[in-house]
Amino acid sequence: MPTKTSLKTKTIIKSKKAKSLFSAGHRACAGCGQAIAARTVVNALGANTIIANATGCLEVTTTPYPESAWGVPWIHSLFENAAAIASGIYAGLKQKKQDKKIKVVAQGGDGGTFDIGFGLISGMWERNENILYVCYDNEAYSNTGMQASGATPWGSSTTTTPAGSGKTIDAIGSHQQKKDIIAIALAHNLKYVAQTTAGYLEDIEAKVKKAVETEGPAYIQILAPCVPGWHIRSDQTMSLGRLAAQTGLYPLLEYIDGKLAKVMKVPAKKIKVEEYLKPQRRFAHLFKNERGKEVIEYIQALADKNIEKYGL
Ligand SMILES: Cc1ncc(C[n+]2csc(CCOP(=O)(O)OP(=O)(O)O)c2C)c(N)n1
Ligand SMILES: [Mg+2]
Repeated sequence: MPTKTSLKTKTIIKSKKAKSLFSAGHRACAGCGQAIAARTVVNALGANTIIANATGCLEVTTTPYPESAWGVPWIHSLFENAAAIASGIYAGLKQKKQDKKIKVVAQGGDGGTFDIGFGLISGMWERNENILYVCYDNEAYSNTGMQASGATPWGSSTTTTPAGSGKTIDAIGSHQQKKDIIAIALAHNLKYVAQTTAGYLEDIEAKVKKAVETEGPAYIQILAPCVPGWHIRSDQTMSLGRLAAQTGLYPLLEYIDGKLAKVMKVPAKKIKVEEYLKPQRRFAHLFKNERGKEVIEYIQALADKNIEKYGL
């Protein structure tokens, strides 16, 4: 006999399912930052959308054959060519004079965006096509077992950069920084470039709507906390998404026509990066010795630099 609470929960899920273009029942981890962000993105886009999705956790968890969580036409590309597929869809819609009615979106993880698919994304941007690209940045190749990507931040332990190795504890200040794809997108003269996190769903929604209104290529990068990759609990993804922005490490930014148009200010009472790093086991080794302390100071300096650079 179900309790009163479970009946109520069932009703809520049913009514949400009716409205959402990203249905419940997908295979993502409970609390997955990427799934929460993707649901917000597609619901902000609306039904007149076609999505090309790179290989990665989002694709694997939402489309186990023969099921799909997507309420819009959705195509799985290869790992590297979501942008080229989106370009093809856009060309077809243009030919049919449907390109003003239907929004084309390409999306992928940080590996598919920062590293493997970047050449094709750059080509799509060069062609100045009216396509939105969304990157869900969980800061590793999560789907294949948390290998480091070009988006992995300083000090993070991954399966290819385990604690104590090059990208983590011994190499502060060397060449292995997180790539600044926002700067690279701006260098392509995109009409709209924004950064946000899965801790701010209203911000994701507003940015997607703004990107869709913009005629021309747009890029949105969303920090998506990953439960197994960051070694966190399911109920920590939202709060860590917020702390990433509030510490200045992953600021909320919006550029229109190459100009910084909007930022979210950090709280007047400074939140130290330790507050963000400590709950994540991928950074646990930094809290164990003097060398780790130095790395934390270095990460704090990166956050401080952002606060100054963007006037947060
Ligand atoms: C050309 C190519 N290289 C590697 C793979 C294996 N592969 C599939 S998904 C994936 C990781 C995806 O990482 P990311 O893009 O960051 O997405 P996430 O799973 O983290 O959401 C890898 C390495 C592949 N499918 N194709
Ligand atoms: Mg990833």
